[in-house]
Amino acid sequence: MIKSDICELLGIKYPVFQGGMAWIADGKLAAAVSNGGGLGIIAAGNGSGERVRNEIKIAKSLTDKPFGVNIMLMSPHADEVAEVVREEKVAVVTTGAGNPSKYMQGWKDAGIHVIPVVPSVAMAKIMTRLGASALIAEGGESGGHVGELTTMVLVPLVRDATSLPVIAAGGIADGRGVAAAFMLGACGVQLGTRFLSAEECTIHPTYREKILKVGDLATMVTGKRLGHPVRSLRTNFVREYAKMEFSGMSDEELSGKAEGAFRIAVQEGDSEKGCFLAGQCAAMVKKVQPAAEIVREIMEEAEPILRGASAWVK
Ligand code: TUI
Repeated sequence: MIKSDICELLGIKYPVFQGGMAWIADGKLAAAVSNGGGLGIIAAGNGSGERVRNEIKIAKSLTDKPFGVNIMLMSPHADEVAEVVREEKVAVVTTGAGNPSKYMQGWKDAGIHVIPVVPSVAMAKIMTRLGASALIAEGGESGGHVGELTTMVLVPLVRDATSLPVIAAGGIADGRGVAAAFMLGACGVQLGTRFLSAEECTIHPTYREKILKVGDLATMVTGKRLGHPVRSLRTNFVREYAKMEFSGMSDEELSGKAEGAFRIAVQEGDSEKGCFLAGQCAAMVKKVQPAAEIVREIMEEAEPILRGASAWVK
């Protein structure tokens, strides 16, 4: 059994977080992961405070284990959601797509563990100084909003920049990734794409089929021109969007082209209009199974790998 500091800190059995995937990670998925011994996370995405409160209530009704809420800091509702998580006293808040400095003290005062995603050493240092409980070092292999650095480079750099527990994310889909993350200095992992195939994950059947079918070169990053790079499956919509990025189209018109595309992928499964966020490790996702089984399976796979690592040393 692999145990680490993060298990003790948060009161979880396995050091596995489920990533906060916008429009996807709801109270039902989060509860299933938490019941499986990991840390389930509700994604606030662009949702309103009341919408997030409702998902928190659903999760509370389905589990008595700790779970988290991910706050997407570019959301117009971020202030409102920041208040809701305080009122609901969720155990953990993770943040993404921005700097959560202005909320940190308020969350800490409410007894919430704040665990920000940091895409750089500079952000890791700021979050350490402001009293984060741990950091998520998310490399650019991940799906959704991505930073510049890969997991392989970011995790050891963040490890060296902080004394806090580091959770590795980006490109991890099985026990080999878990073992590698620990070797890089992480004491936990966060997986998003692998949970897209969880039985409790509510996405359009077409989305799930795509994830189960795709190969190694299936994803690409778009959105750099507007400063919000996202990794997603290379669908017709995304190919067309990539062409428009290099056209003479104005920034305003370009940003309108992507409006609603994440929601359309999740709820309508439409490849012509939807943007199917996914990490590079989508190619490693091969079966539908309960969330709890995913958590247990990856940790059981990691165990013999970590034990066997000493065989390399002669
Ligand atoms: O946040 C994510 N992944 C996401 S968010 C999302 S929804 C979205 N909507 C509109 C545009 C873009 C995304 C889909 N996927 N992952 C965590 C993450 N955070 N990756 C990178 C960052 C990040 C980037 C910059 C964190 C902090 C940061 O700070 C910049 C600064 O200094 O403010």
